[in-house]
This record gives sequence, C-alpha cells and structure tokens, in this order.
Amino acid sequence: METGLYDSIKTYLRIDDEPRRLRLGVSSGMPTLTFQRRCEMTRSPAFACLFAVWSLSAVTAAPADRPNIVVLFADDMGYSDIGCFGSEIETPNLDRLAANGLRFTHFYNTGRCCPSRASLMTGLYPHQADIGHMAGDIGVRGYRDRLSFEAVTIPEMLGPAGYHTIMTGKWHLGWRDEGCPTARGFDHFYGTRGFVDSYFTVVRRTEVYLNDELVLPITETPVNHLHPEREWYTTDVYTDYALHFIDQVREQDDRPFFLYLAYNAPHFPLHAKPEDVKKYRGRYRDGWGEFRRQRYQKLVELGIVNDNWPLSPLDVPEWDSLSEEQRDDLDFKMALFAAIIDRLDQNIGRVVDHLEQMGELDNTLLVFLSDNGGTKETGLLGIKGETNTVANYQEWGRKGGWTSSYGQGWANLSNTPFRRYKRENHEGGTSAPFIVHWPDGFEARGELRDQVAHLIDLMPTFVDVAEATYPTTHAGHTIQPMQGRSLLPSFTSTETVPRTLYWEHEGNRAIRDGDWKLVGSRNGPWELYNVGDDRTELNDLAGKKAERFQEMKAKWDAWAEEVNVLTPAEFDRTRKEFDEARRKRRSK
Ligand SMILES: [Ca+2]
Repeated sequence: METGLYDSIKTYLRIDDEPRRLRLGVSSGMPTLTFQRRCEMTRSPAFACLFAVWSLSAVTAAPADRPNIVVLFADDMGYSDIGCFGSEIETPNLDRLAANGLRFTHFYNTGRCCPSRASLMTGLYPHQADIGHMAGDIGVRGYRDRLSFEAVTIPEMLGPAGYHTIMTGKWHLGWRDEGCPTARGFDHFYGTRGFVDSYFTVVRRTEVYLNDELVLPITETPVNHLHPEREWYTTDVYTDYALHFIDQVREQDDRPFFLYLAYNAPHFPLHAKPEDVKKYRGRYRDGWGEFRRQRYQKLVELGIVNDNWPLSPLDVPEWDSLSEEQRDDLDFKMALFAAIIDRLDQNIGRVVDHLEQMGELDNTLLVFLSDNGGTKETGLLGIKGETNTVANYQEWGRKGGWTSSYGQGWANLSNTPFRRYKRENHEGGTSAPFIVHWPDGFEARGELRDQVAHLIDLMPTFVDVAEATYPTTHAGHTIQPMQGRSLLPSFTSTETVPRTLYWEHEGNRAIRDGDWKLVGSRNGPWELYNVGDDRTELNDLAGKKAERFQEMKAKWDAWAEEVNVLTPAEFDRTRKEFDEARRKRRSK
C-alpha cells in the first residue's frame, strides 16, 4: 500500500478516536437532541459533501441497565458445525456460551447470504426489504441493490433509543453510498459493503471501508491498521475493529451498544491459518458417512434432535467408492473448513473475554447464528477440486474468488441430520444453530428451547430488551410492520406457540404452519411434511393430505403476492429488460 494512504488512515484513526457525537442538553426522562459531525471526521470531499448537513435525531434518555446487544453472525455454516450442536470441530467458546445460555433447536434463516442479512437487519421478509434475491438491482420492488427505505434497520431503531451502533465484517446489503452501513444507521463500521471472497487479500467488490472511507482497495497485501504487525485475516481483523469500537464508545459514555459482527467465516474459499489446520489434518479420513452418523448420535444425546427423526440418507457417493488420493484430498479440504470454524470460535472467545474484562458480559444479550446451511454450490470435490489439490496447495491456499471449497459431501455433513443445502428451503438450507447468552436476562443455563423462531424475530426481541420504539415512519417513509415476534418470553419459558413462517428464493419455496411444512425446490413439485414427527423431511404426505396441501399452498400464494415474489421466469425476464435499458442509457 502507498505510504501516503497508510498515513492518512492512521491520522483518520486518531481523529476518529475523538468523540464522534456532541450531545446537547441531556435531561433525564426528556427527549434530547444530538447532532453528528461526521463531516469533520474525514478528509474525503465526497464524504464531507454527503454529510455536510448536520442530522438531528431525537434520543430518549433511558434506563442505564439496558443490555448491550451483540449479534455474532457466521456465513455458510451448517446446523451441526459447532460442538454444542453435535460437531467434532472444537468450539469451546461457543460451547461455553451455550452452557451458560440457551440453544434454540428450531431457528430458521432464509437459506442465503443477502436475504438472511436483510431479514435480520429489518425484521421483515427479504422481499419486503427489497432483497428477494441478492443485492443486485432489477428495478422492481422486492429486488433492489440496497435495503428498502420503507424498512428500518436495527441500528436505525436502536440509535434513537440511545444505543451506540457498531458493525464490522460483511454487509452485502448495498454497495452504493445510499445503501451502505453508515447510511443505514451504524455509527461505526469496518468491513466490506459487498461480499467477501478472500480471507487474506482484498479482491474486487470486497474493498474495505472504515466508516465511509475506503481504506483497503483491491490488494494482495492488506494491512491491519490497528495492528500492523499482525497478518490481515478477515476473522481476526473484524474482531480487532469490533473491540476497538467497543473501547471507543465506552471512553465516550456508559450508553449501551449494539454490535453486529458479521464474519465471512466459514464461507469458501478455504483460507485457513496453518496453526489451525494442523489440529484437523488427518482427522477426517473416516469420511462423511461416518461423521454424519457421529454427529447425528451426538445431536440425539444432546436432546437437540428427536430420535424419531431418522438421519436423512447420504446424498453423495459412499466414501469408500473414492480413490485413496481423493480421500486424502477431501480430508485436507475438511480440515481447512474445520480450521476456519476453529478460528471463528477463537475470535468469539476474544469478544467474550473483552466483555468480561469490561465487567459487561453479564448484561450483554449476545446471540450467535448462521445465515444459511452448508453449500453444494461447489460440486462433489469442491470448487476446482480436481485441479486444486493437496499437492499444489501453495498455489491456491490464499487465492481469492471462487477458488476452493469443501464440496457437497462435507456440506451434507454440515447440515446433519437434514436434507438439502444453502439456497434451498428444506431444513438443511434454512436451519441455523442459535445460541442466546445473557446471564442478567434469564436464569436458565444450558437449556434447550424448541420454539419455532426466525431471523425476523431479532428486531422485535431487540425492541423489547432495549425498551425502544419500532417506528411507523422513518426519514419521511412509511415503515412496514415487523413480521416476527419477540423471543423474550421464550428466554424464561419452554411454552411453544404455533406460528406460520414463509420462504422463497430463486423458486425454492416453503411455508411452515404449526408442525406442517410445505416445501418445494425450483422447478420441483411441492412436498408436504409433518416436521413435528418428521423434521428430516423423509415422508412426503403431499398425495395423502389434499385438503391441508391446498390450504397451505393458498396461504403461500397469498403471501408471495403480498410481498412481490417473482417466479424465476419473471425474475429472469425483468432482469434482462432492466439490464438492456441500463445499457441503452449508458450508450447514449
Ligand atoms: Ca451465506
């Protein structure tokens, strides 16, 4: 990196260490005013322009004992990939959180990166938040390249309630200034506005921002500006900045903070640190079938999976049918994947230790979850599995982009005991391990909760615990109502309440209504399961329960119309027309 840019970032960090907000006329119990002077914090003229108008926002003085809120988000990690959800991968820090908190066994995401992030952030279904597909614009409601302005984000809700708002990691909900994290409520941001396709380098569309300043353009040798002596590795550096921002806001005042730490781990490519890989190399030589059986057994013993739900059949060739060379290669790929999760857990340990040292761990509501299940986007042997092998690891081990992954067999293991994968709406695609830790908030320790829950529930939960108000209007827009329900009652009760949830992504679709689930894959027929009896979706009752089938399909159709779901054919046509129109405009 150029010395000039590095110096300016160091200066930027120093400037940023000063209080960012000036507070005016704080008086107990009365609304008060703050103004932000972000324009003074940057040397970028464009940025200065953008924030040249001081923004006024009402901040309600609130009780001092409201908890900090921390969301730890994993990417492309399956239901059973951590120890407290049945995995052989070592995750002592997450296991400790589970032992001192709760694990939800029926928590759902949307099955894909962008839609899950949109639902989490807004409390809406993805299409309502304009992220029905990925963060790419096709010019119609439901499918834009940034979050809807008829939605508020969690930080836009918590900021006016007096919370500091911090994000580090992968946003993937808008590249442009109007849709970026700082435009959508975050006071502090370090990370990428787009996706992340490399842990060691910065590739196209993964450029790194510190607040609104581009601090790491595309580069093979990114610098960790907080700790230049340490190697830049996403999982580590996202944590470094999260802790930095926490310290920064705590130097300012005692107000609670919201931290959204969106890790890219363990999403491919298989970028792992050598010291972590060492722990796992050679451990997976018994193959995916054996590890699926072991995880299933552990899930049953933990009480997470009911032994009335059989383990779904292996979805890939038997391990023994592979050549010795392939098995060795796949052992190595899974060791890399396990090492990435191990590193993720180590970093979660850093966050927990930091909160503990601050004396704030007990009054922090901390949740951990994943955005979608394990992925088979990668073929049986993983992306470029035939060419990127153990033998030439030095060539691809740090190469960005779609260069390596663990393959469908190990994804089948990640989603144990369920069927199907990321992008799909069967249980393997949409079931997340969900941990809640909040010692001051509830007395239960190490308990399980079987209530059906979804990403849309986080917004109402946080409204509840922050004693905040979910707005009906925001920045001149009417705001859509929250779609979920607060999880707060389930922290202290095992009582289950029937509910109805919906999914759609790329023609994959589902509705869960009580214990019944109607689900279909793109271009495939609807399947009907009683997931109370058969959560692994093995006994399709579509031909036997005609009335229930019709009733649920009608509900899904009505929902799809309400939230502007496009069929795959409509989506393709709309995108083509939009792209053509844009090309014409640009060529004029
Ligand atoms: Ca993902």
